[in-house]
Amino acid sequence: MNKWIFIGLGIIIISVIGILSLGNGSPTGDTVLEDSQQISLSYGNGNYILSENTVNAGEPVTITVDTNTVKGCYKSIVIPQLGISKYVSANNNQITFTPTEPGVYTIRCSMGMATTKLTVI
Ligand SMILES: [Cu+2]
Repeated sequence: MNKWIFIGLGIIIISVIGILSLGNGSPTGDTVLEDSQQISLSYGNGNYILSENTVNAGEPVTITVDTNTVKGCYKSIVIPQLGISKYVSANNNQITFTPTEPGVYTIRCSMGMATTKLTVI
């Protein structure tokens, strides 16, 4: 009798875990990365380099700036269409926003020396 209760409970627990992990769309259950679009911005060959060039509208985007390669005035980062302007430093190197409108957004240094595009779909 007790054996069947344990088996029954086991099936229910496994089912619940299965449904929850399906809902997450993540086999590891790590929801932090699922909820935020994490991309990095570095500098090379005279320009900014984004790790991803396309993000989804309506979902938060976090750009982490690699201050090992992004130096000097390149740390003054502007996204004019979003009204974002930030001077990053080693311990304050993230830019977070939620784009609502699909389109092509320019990311540039405040002087326009380095520039790259982020496409929102
Ligand atoms: Cu510049």
